[in-house]
Amino acid sequence: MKVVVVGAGMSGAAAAALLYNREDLVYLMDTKEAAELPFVRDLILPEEQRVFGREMTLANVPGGAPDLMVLSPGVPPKAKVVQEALTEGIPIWSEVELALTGDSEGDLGAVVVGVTGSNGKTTTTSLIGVLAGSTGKRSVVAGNIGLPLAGLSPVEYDYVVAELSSFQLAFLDRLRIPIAVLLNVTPDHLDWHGSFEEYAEAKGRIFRNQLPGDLCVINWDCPVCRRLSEQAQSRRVFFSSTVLLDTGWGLEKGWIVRRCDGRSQPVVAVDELQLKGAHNYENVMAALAVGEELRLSDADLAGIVSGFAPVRHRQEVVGTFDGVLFVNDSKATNPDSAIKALASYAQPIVLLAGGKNKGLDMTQFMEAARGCCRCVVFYGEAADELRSAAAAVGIPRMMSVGSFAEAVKAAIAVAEAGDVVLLSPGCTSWDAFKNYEERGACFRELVREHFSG
Ligand code: UMA
Ligand code: ADP
Repeated sequence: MKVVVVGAGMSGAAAAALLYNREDLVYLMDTKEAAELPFVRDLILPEEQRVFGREMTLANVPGGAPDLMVLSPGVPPKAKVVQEALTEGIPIWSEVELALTGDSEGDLGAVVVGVTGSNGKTTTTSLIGVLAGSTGKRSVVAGNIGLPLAGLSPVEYDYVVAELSSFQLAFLDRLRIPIAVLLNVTPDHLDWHGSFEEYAEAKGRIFRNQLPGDLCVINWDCPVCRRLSEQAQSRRVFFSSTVLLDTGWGLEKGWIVRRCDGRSQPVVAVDELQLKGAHNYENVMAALAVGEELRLSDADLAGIVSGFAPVRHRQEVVGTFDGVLFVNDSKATNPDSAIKALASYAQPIVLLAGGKNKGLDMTQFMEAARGCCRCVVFYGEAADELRSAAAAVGIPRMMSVGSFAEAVKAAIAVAEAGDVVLLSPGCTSWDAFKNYEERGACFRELVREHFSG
């Protein structure tokens, strides 16, 4: 087969290597020059099959149209080369589809557990990874979490726990995901998808090829998730942090309970969990539903979820200084995740909000901040937009500063003993940092530096 892999980041490079090793004729393209593409440095691929530093168009592929196009997640459908393939009827697969399709009989060897949602994917995927690992079977965690699925050899595993983004799901075609989790669908990445409907449709593809014996785990409290799950052929298990379902997972008297025909079986007390807040209890319930499917006992489930600490940059406690708790939630890059963080604390909050907006409406975020914040500090590219949204909803105390460092300083100055200083920006970090990890690390350092001096 002649295959064009579009985008030479970590997924594209892994996909090209996989295809090359399968002896397909593969071309890898990227608008960046080779020197700007770290993941192709060690890639075994002949020079003439590397189409770098040029416009991404089929005209730049030697020898005419390919039989298949494999897309990196970062390349949006509106990209010229994708539009060309759609017009010419060339099949397009996401890198995930290529990675998990299996051999010619479609046999993959491993059971895929796919986790998607607008927020909570990494937390839930990581937790399910620990549960899967505890079964004693061979398991791996990969996907959007930072390890391309195309770089794995699935036959070496019993379970592949895959974090799946909407970008990866949008071009899913035949792939079956036997255990699928949909955590929530709230506005995100609308610049890539074009509309909320397209975005939600991509998320729903996780159920697309499920069979009746398969399992899907769905958030009952999210109407979009419920609607999307109607297309699933599989067994549906719901969880809810707001209502007690007749059957499913829920919260009752401070416990996470399994509900079966109206009866509750307590599994773990929320006080035992290190993951805090209703949104995190939802993540835990989703993971428990998968753990039950993997045949883990309730005692094992309770022990593992209690021992699981928040992943870095997700409501990560930096420390308590002068009686003020500092929390790094740099991964809150959309309003809904930040709203959830705001709801997790009983004490007054000094919120750091800002960065680069992905084209999302900030009104609800500011409405949530109004009731629980001592002060909101705006910084970065989105500061003015956030300030207008805050003014419109009547936030009593706020300030705008230019840089991130100034914002941290201002928050420290305004916080009182007993408060939380919360970095939950609701925007990406790309106006001033390489990624959210760098922003979170910077926050941590600035806070520690301030109090060590
Ligand atoms: N490119 C072009 N022209 C374009 C668009 C892109 O040439 O018009 C090129 C870029 O120069 C780049 C490549 O295409 O070299 C695209 O790479 P990529 O953005 O797909 O990045 P990868 O390195 O392959 O990383 C991807 C995911 N990135 C994105 O979805 C943007 C990683 O998720 C993921 O961990 C990795 O695959 C392994 O599966 C990152 C992410 O931000 C962390 N995800 C989003 C999120 O979590 O919100 C969805
Ligand atoms: P993702 O991988 O989907 O971005 P993460 O687990 O990395 O999810 O969490 C991202 C952000 O969303 C963090 O700020 C975290 O506190 C928040 N969050 C985690 N779980 C949920 C959830 N179920 N609903 C809403 N927000 C959540």
